[in-house]
Amino acid sequence: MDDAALMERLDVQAIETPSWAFGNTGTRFKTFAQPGAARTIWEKIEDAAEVHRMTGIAPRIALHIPWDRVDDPGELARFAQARGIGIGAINPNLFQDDDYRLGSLAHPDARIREKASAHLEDCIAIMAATGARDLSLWFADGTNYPGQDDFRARRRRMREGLSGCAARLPADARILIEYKFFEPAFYYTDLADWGAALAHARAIGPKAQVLVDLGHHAQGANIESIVAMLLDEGKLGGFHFNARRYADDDLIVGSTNPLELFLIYAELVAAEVDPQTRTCTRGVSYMIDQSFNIEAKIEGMITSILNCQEAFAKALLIDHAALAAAQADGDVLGANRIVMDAFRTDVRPILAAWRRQRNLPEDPLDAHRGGDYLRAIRRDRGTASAASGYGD
Ligand code: LRH
Ligand code: MN
Repeated sequence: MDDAALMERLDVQAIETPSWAFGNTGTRFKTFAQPGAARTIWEKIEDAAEVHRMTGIAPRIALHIPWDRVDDPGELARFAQARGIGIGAINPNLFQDDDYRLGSLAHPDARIREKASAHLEDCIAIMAATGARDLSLWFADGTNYPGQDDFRARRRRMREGLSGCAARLPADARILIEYKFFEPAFYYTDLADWGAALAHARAIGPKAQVLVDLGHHAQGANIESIVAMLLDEGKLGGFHFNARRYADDDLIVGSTNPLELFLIYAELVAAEVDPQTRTCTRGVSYMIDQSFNIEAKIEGMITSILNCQEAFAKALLIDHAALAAAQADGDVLGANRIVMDAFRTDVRPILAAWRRQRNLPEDPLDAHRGGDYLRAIRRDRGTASAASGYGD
């Protein structure tokens, strides 16, 4: 692919930033309060706008409810628009209310399931008010001991709840079903893997797709192959990008796994070329889901976005015709080298040129560090209380 064609493809990249990563967040051991960290959803939207100003490819912010609840959600969308960004996925929260101790949609008690469904309906109203099209669903639902509950009964409750939710969506909206193999449940998780999520998404129909969070797999899982499979099924709806070494570490995407991130983008680029999977690929939502426990929040977000841009640019360099020929010939290392050559290509000069041509700072991180915005928020915001990441 020549430089001009590559630059054109780079223009379509759009990555959503998560509101919850701009505030002070931490681990169960400590949340370190950082000077200038966002304290309210309004300040989080302003920080997301700064990331978009610096990178040009972060045009939306995802919300988490109730952490980001306001009286008039429409005002949030107008506030964001005035700063050059939009509202992305709406994330309900069915894991922080005492009533959800034994689950939410999979809870044995129908009254609790109804309460959970009412929250989802509430979030659907926020989607309508903000123009969001993705309802991004993660459930902490599961059990901690054998015999605690019946697997098939829980699965049927989850199916009923998800189907009911999908049926209430606005016309062009969809649910993204996020799976996670454990935590906070430590024996059984209702949506533990791609298979559990895919079975529900298939049964529910076109308004339900699967979301892949890179931190939600067992050690050794080949995530790029899961991505290829979900694309081939027409059921890949989105990503929560991050990196991990041990469990759901929520580190900066591409920091521990640059090759994995590249190989995921390689599957997306190949699926875009293939008419059979092109439509699904073009509907994929790219979202960051991380928490910056010790690093500066906006710098961490800019770094995450740039890592995704670099991985995408490298994946666009794969010579698909040569690769297909080598694969057909059974040329194991020949095929591997074609892919690894793209990975080993330094794309930073062409990315700098792409930014120059679009009046973006050539080095977004440096520009932010030396910029007026950072100076102003440090001056004006002081140091927020520790847990400002999770809502006011
Ligand atoms: C669960 C999860 C989910 C979010 C939360 C902040 O681990 O990945 O996507 O709701 O993190
Ligand atoms: Mn996630």
